[in-house]
Amino acid sequence: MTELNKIALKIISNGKGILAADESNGTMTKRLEAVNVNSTPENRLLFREILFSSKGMKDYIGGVILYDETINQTSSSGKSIPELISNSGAVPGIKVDTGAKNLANSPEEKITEGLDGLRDRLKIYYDLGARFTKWRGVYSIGEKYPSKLAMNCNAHALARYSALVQESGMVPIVEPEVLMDGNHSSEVCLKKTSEVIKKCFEELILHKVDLSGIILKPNMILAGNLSKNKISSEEISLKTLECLKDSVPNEVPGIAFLSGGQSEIEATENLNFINKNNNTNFIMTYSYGRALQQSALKVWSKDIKDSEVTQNIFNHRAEMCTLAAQGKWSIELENK
Ligand code: 5MM
Repeated sequence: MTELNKIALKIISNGKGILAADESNGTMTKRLEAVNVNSTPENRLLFREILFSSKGMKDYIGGVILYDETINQTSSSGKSIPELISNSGAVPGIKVDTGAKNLANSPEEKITEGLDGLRDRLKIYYDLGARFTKWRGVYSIGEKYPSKLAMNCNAHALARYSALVQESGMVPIVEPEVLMDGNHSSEVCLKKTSEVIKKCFEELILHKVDLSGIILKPNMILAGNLSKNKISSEEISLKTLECLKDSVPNEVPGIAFLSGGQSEIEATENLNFINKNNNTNFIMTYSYGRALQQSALKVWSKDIKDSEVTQNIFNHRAEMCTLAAQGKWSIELENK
């Protein structure tokens, strides 16, 4: 077992999942302003520190993805944020892409940037305590999309990123997110997501990335958010498993889904069905941002100094997601 494989397994084994707290300042500002909290560095840290010091971290969270601002902040106890996370038993991680920009010659599509100077930035993050990283490619579904161009260049960037990250001793999370925006059917989502993921692995293999030392972070297979033909959790799980079985090489140790705009309960229930029906060797867990934080953020905004209620909500959410990552979740447990 390689060191990278050990790190990957530490993050995702035994029902543990990933807390994606890597919202860039732009996104975090939107989230905070939506609940009438000022988006200052202090408030961003306050909310995140409340989550990172909650009891649920120890039992349910295997890794936390941070944003550059947060990994450089100090907690109220004087510990660095990566130290606070490591002390709970979770692995600190860092988002290293610098965001999705318009793709030249296909401006309705995106290409994720951040490769320039990445090798040097990775050294700094490693010294700060990070042991895994994240890079997100974004793809939309449309009649002509995702185009071959968008699929090729995002896969190329994900592969170059992964090779550099492994060279620096960290585990890359490879996140090709096919957005749920649109009125497409689940069949179309299945077809396009499979193409996107296959292209990613073609490039990862070309770039000699050690597949046993990565974590894949894909979307689930859903009908578009504007589609009238929504499918059940059972069908979502079967289509998602079909897609991954067909497009992910066996060496990959695990898959940690993004929630992508699903509600907290939808993201939990769908993950639960995926695990109940899991006919693959992959560990199937979560790497949720919104589906772990939404309710906690709402409650916190009512009194930002009161950490206890916020932590209770977060602990419950993380516990439910961890049950789902083992196929043991139920609506009764959810409402208990
Ligand atoms: C936490 O949100 C991340 C967004 O970052 P940007 O601010 O750079 O857009 C995002 O990449 C996230 O890690 C994944 O999409 C998973 O989050 P959700 O909310 O989809 O589970």
